[in-house]
Amino acid sequence: MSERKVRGAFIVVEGLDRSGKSSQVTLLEEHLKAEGVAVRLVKFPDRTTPIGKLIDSYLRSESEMDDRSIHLLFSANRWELAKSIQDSLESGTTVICDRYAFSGIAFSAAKNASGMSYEWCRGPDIALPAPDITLFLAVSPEQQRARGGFGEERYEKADFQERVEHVFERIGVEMGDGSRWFAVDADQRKEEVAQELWRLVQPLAKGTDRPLGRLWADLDERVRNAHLYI
Ligand code: Z5A
Ligand code: MG
Repeated sequence: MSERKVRGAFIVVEGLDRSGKSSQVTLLEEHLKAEGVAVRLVKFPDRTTPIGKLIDSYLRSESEMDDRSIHLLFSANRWELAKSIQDSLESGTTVICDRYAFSGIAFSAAKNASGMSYEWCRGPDIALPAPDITLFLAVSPEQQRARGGFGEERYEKADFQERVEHVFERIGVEMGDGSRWFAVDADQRKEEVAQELWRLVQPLAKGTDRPLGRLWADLDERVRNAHLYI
């Protein structure tokens, strides 16, 4: 019987603004490297690509854009890296991602703009590589405000963040028990959060032999089968 090949694990860190995602992905990267694991850090939005530069200018309020256009650009920014993420995983490198499709849905659906239902916002990200684990950092509004830099960019307003949080909650519930979505109390000290994340990630530290999934693969399947009847 042939053994299944072990690939790198796909770890996503999500959460509200100032929940400590970037701090935690760096700590996680250091921890994995110290364990001898090959790691690649990816951040969305990736502001360095041509699409990322448009996004950056929008987030800094240096340019205006239709809500639907900017949503699709955020998704396109993920698709332009999807193949290279998959390649890294297959070559045995663990990928840690600072924000992913879940931020895309949460921030856009929270706008309550016409034509931008939750389902519409999810559409462009269907079939992206699916994380093996998603760590959602839950931070209180008080802690959020107390942390450096909050309020500098477009979406950093308390009432908007509250709506974003509600969409994230819906995503977490709908991802279901088998999705490996974990909410972690991010009001704790950095070291405590890091310890909790490590406890969750450790079983994946040496990679996984599970085939790489696709996000919302069931929806993808239904849409593709529907085409058979056209
Ligand atoms: N967005 C979107 O609309 N659609 C999409 O598809 C995607 C994103 C992918 C920019 O994201 C915006 O893009 C974002 C969502 C939207 N909206 N907003 N606003 P970004 O990821 O580039 O944002 P950022 O600039 O990296 O900020 P952030 O992610 O909100 O911060 P963070 O990474 O969560 O936190 P941090 O940088 O690690 O820490 C912030 C500060 O808190 C810093 O001073 C730390 O030292 C401190 N900190 C961190 N942890 C702690 C603890 N535990 N205790 C005390 N202090 C702490
Ligand atoms: Mg960050």
